[in-house]
Amino acid sequence: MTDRVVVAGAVYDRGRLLAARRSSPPELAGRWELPGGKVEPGESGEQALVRELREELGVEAEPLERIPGEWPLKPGYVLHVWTARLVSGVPAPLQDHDELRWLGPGESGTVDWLEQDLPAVAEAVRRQPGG
Ligand code: DCM
Repeated sequence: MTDRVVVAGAVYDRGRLLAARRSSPPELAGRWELPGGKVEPGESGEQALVRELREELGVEAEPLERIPGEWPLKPGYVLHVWTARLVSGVPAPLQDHDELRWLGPGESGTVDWLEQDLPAVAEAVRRQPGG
């Protein structure tokens, strides 16, 4: 069986990386992630990312490049991450999150990331403009 893909965005704006704190489900609530969600049938990863960031944060974002790699989430799910740039809008926690934070260079260790996001976050930080 192929794993279901979850896409997340390493969204950068003016040299800062966007982190989002989950409000659900209970076992993930309070932990921080790169925002995103499941790729739906017929969608590309990039399309899914654009849709998820629109739904969850109310912004238009442009995927830039896929960070090479694939990271396991819960059984049956893997995480793919794209770097992305904010095109318009101000991110707001509309769905699934209750707080957002822009992390400047050197600040990625200041939030409690979901364990499963840590390897992807490390890669995202390496690519952080000015980071
Ligand atoms: N998920 C994750 N890390 C991310 C994004 C999502 O571990 N950066 C997990 C949380 C859910 C699943 O993927 O178990 C689907 O995400 P969502 O509920 O946001 O669609």
